[in-house]
Amino acid sequence: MVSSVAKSNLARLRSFCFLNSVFRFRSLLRLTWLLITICYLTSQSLADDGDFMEEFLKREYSLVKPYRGLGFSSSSQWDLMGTAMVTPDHVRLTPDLQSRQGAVWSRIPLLLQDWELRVQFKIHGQGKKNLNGDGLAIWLTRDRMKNGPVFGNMNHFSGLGIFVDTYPNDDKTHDRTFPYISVMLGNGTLSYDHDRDGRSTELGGCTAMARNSVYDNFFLVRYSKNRLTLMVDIDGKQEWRECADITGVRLPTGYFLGASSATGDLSDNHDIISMKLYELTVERTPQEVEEGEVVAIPRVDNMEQFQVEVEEEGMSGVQLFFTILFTVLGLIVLGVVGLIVYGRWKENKRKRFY
Ligand SMILES: [Ca+2]
Repeated sequence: MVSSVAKSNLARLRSFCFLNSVFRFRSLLRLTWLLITICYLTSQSLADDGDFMEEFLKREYSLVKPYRGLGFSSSSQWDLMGTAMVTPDHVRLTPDLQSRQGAVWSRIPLLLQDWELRVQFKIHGQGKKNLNGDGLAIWLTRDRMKNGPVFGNMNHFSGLGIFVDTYPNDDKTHDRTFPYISVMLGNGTLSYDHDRDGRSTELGGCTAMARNSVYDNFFLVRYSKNRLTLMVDIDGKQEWRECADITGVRLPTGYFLGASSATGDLSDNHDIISMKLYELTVERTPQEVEEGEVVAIPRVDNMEQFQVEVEEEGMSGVQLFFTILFTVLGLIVLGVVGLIVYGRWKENKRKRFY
């Protein structure tokens, strides 16, 4: 009797131990799974951070106070043009006066593959909202020191343009609030449509209330591994807000940095306080190094995703007209020949019948 009670207790104890060990095993599994997840996430975030190991300010590509020699010394790395002038606090591209154009251009082609440009600027004037214009642009382009209709620079440019557009020319479209900051990649044939505020060629952008602001205004352009990121810091929070993020951007090296501005009937002071260029030290896998091709003309992979109108070397209007004409004529000839053949076949059939 005693021994059977002891046996049943022993069995209970065994089953308890078994359940306990199963429970522990499950807990252990859960813990292991949790640890693996944490390790994975940590390694991912470290890998993300590891993409940008270090950044170095490159003075030869930067425009910083006290703008030594700018505008008069041959040893300066920058040139002024148009109405641009240097003061101790800024480079004023245009004053708050009508029909002015001014620019500042780097003399040294940018040969870095991965870089970050931080721009501090100020746009201010007497005009009330929407009675001011036109804005300013930052450039990284093949050509430099050219006048033109795109914020004081040439149209059909080849390279990158970042526009701080302060005047809504396309006033029918109330889809955005101005000032509006946007990105365009020119391939030498694409045209910036001033009347539409460049909507048809815009790769990305955002509203940036940067005019007559009491805060310091900054934006940042980062280009690394064919990815272009635009961030703004304009509301005094001293933190970057994402404005545009474009992948598959192919930008040649050897282009020139610049800043330009234009006023028309409406005007503003357009000031550049600094343009600081940082070299990014980026790790590349051997495959990425192998894939690193030499880019001749700027382009974006999957252009359709941005609805960019690429002016391809396709058929001209005249070519298209003749193609359609000959196609229609060909079809008529075929139809006539078909009818003749059918008529003869019918006639032969009738002859045989008789
Ligand atoms: Ca505009």
